[in-house]
Amino acid sequence: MTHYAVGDIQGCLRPLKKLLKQVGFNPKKDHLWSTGDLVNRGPENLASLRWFHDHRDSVTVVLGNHDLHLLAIAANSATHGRSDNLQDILDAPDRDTLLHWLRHQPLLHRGSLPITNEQQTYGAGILVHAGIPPVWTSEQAAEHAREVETVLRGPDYRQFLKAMYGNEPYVWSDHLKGMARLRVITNYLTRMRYCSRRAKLDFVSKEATPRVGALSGKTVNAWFAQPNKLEADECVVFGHWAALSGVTQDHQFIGLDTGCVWGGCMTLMNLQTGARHTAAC
Ligand SMILES: [Mn+2]
Repeated sequence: MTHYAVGDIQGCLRPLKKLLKQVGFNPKKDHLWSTGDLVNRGPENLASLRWFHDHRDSVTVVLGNHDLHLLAIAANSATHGRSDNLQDILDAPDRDTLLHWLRHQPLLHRGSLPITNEQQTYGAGILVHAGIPPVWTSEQAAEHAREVETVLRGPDYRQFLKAMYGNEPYVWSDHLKGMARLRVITNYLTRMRYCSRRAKLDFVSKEATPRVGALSGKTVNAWFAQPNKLEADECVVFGHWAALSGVTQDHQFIGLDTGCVWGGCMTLMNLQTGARHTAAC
């Protein structure tokens, strides 16, 4: 049994299939972690979502911002943006089955298998779409992810999917309640790139270096480069940030979004050996 992880799919099913064939992935015994954003912008959104649903017993998926956006559109809680191309999913005869499954996926997953990255072995792996704010332990991150998951799986999910949009509050506080609390949790786990030491979110900077003055003069850094509360034995596998090209300069953080849908490539990693495989999009 081999464990693999793959970066953002965004409807690019062909490179995923190519990579899985290349490594001899066997869904009967191997397992695949996906950093989420299964759909949107790419050529085969419906087929990608179906592939993950068909292989649901062999995959672990965490929700990304595009997956949540799809759920929101389907629930009439949001409208299509200019570059969204999700209509084939919304028109599909099996849409309810697919969307029900998607809505029940977690925002964060903690695994118990050791992970090796660049010859360094970690006792536990954490899978998340964007990242974990530096002010949370992994236990706290998992608890807060569960708060959102509970609402997504409950009767008020449409209300949440409407209220999740927006950048405020832009920093965590234990005292936050209701939708404001769920929004900042969701933004940390599915949209974060840069933040301050105290986890104030910079939503403007998206490149490999932050935009000057983006957070009213506050110094920001990549979330994973801030002093954090994770255990030294925990390794975080994430996607979302194509401009990093998979480089974090820190073995504890494995960035797998290499911008397939933007003309880059898709990255598949063997979590036991650390070997990375790429396919052009
Ligand atoms: Mn994303």
